[in-house]
Amino acid sequence: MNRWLSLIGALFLLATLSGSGLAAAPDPKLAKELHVFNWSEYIDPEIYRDFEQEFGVKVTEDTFASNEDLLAKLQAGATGYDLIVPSDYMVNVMHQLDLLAELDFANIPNFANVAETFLDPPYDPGNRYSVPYQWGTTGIGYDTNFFEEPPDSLAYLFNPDVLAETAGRVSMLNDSRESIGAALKYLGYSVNSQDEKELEEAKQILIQQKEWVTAYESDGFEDLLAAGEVDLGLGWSGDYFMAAEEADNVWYTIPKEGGVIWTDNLAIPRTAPSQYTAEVFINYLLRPEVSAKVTNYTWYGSPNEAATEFIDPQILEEPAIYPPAEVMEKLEFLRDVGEATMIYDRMWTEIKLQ
Ligand code: N2P
Repeated sequence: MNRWLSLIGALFLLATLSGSGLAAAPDPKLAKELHVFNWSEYIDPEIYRDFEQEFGVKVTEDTFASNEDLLAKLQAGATGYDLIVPSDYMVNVMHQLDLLAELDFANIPNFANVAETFLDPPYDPGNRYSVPYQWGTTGIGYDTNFFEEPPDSLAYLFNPDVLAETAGRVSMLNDSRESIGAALKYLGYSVNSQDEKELEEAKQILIQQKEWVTAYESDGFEDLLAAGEVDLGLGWSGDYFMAAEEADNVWYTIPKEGGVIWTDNLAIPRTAPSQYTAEVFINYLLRPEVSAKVTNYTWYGSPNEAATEFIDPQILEEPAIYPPAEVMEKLEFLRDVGEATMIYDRMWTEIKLQ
């Protein structure tokens, strides 16, 4: 009888343990909550839930629409965020303004998974303040019902003759650096021009373009296209590809003149309530399967080399996501333009107010 009882007891214990997944003891250093400030639709929301399940940390997310927007919020004193996602040049700007915490890589061993090309970037030598998250390009999204051939030149966005001929309705990113950058590129200048004359020319191009622009939009530009409300637009590759999963009229092309390539990064504000928890989350995001899950959702490139084998082959084989070398050569990173930032900001307001 006793033997039966202990057998039943042992079975019961086994069932309880396997039911609980033999969860590791909770890490007492972890905060209960983590506040992420991210671009919209830039992570599979399941990842937040999986992290909460495994680590007992509830993740909440607010979103921003441009680097300038993110910077303005932090400068205005938003102090509740543990993790932010600035692009390359903005890491540099924020570091100079002393807004970023130095990362403790002892808590981020999965940093070893990052591909070499993304290490030690010019905007953050030695990766002291940032970990690459996703990378992509800025180009032209278009309605395949409207264009038989891909509108693969910036002339489709800016040349009044071409615009008059196609009568395309255009959306532009509500983003000073991106939209002014595209106009500069169209004129044959660098997207990082600090030359007042070149910038003034770009401004005139953008003002002239307004006749065809129906929206300055950075969050839902791909939905405008999917809904047939615009015929083409300047936007970020992955957002268009995500929309293309549902809407077969949507596609994306990199203009032949070239365009902007960017790396968005995970960084921790100096004012973060829980730096340690943010680092544990960064480390989690760098697990190969988790990084792949991000890319399989966002359709942006992953800087995580170890993630490659888990990424959908359709994404890896898409030349507008992983462009061939000759296209890569034409792409430019945005850089901190120093004092000229003021000119960009002022011009952007003037263009939109016109
Ligand atoms: C995600 C936007 C991508 C960020 N929706 C562009 N840097």
